[in-house]
Amino acid sequence: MANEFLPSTIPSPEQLEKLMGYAKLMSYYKCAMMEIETKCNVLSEEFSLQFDRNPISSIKSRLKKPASIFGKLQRKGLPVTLESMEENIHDIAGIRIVCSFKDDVYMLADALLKQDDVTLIEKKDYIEHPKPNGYRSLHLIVSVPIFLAHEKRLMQAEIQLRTIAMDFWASLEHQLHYKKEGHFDDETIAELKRCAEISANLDDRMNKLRQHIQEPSLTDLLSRHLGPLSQR
Ligand code: 0O2
Repeated sequence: MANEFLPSTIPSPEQLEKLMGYAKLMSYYKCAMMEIETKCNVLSEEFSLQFDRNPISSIKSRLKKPASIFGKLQRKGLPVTLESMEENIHDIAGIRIVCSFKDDVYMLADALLKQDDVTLIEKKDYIEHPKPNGYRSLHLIVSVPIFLAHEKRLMQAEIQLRTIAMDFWASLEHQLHYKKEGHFDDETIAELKRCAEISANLDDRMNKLRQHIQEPSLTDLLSRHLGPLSQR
C-alpha cells in the first residue's frame, strides 16, 4: 500500500535513519497529545460530577500529516529537517476542545494552565481578536513533559479551545476552503465574515442567558446554607 512518507525506491541507510528519526519524533508528539487528552478527560470527569452540566462538549486530537508539516516549513522558507520541524512547527500535536459557552472556554484554559506541568509558550486569543476572515478560537501553545523509559522530554502541542458555534463556523469554512482550494471571491469572503459575526453574536447572547439562569441569587445562596428563608 502506498504511503505518502515512504519513498518508492528502497531507502539508503541515511534515508532509513531519517525515517526512523521522524517516526520516533512523531511518537513523542503522540505521547504529548495523549497526556493533554488525559488532562482534558480528567477535567471533564470532575466537571460532570461538580456541575449539573458538562462545559466540555467534545475533545478531538490529531497529529499533523507529513505533507502538511513539510508544506508549512517550505512556505515559511525554513529547512525541512527534524530539528527545524521541532523548533518551528508548534501544532504537530493538536487538541481541540469544544465548549458549550464562551465563559467555559476561558475557565477551561485557566484550569489547564494552572497545572504545574503545563507551560504556556504562546497564547493567541482569536476570540478577543478574531482573524480578518472572522475565525474565532483560543489557541494555546503549551509544552508538557512526557516520561520515557530513560528520559523526560518536553514536547509542544497546540490546544484549540472554542465554543460549539465557533466550531460550527470553522468546520464549514474549512470545508468550503477545501472545495475552493482557498480561492474565495470578495463577496464570499464578506459573507463568511458576516456569518462569523452572527455566530459570535449568538454566542454572546447564549452566554448572557447562561449567566442569567445559573447566577445564583443571594436568596438562593443563603437558603442553600441556612435552609428555606420563609421557614425562619
Ligand atoms: P490543520 O488542518 O488544523 O493542521 P503559526 O503556527 O503561528 O506559524 P498558523 O499555523 O497560521 O501560524 O497558526 P494559527 O493561526 O494558530 O492557526 C493554526 C490552526 O488554527 C490551523 O491549522 C487551523 O486548524 C486553525 N485555523 C486558523 N485559522 C483558521 C481559519 O481561518 N479557518 C479555519 N477553519 N481554521 C483556522 P492548519 O495547520 O491550518 O490546519
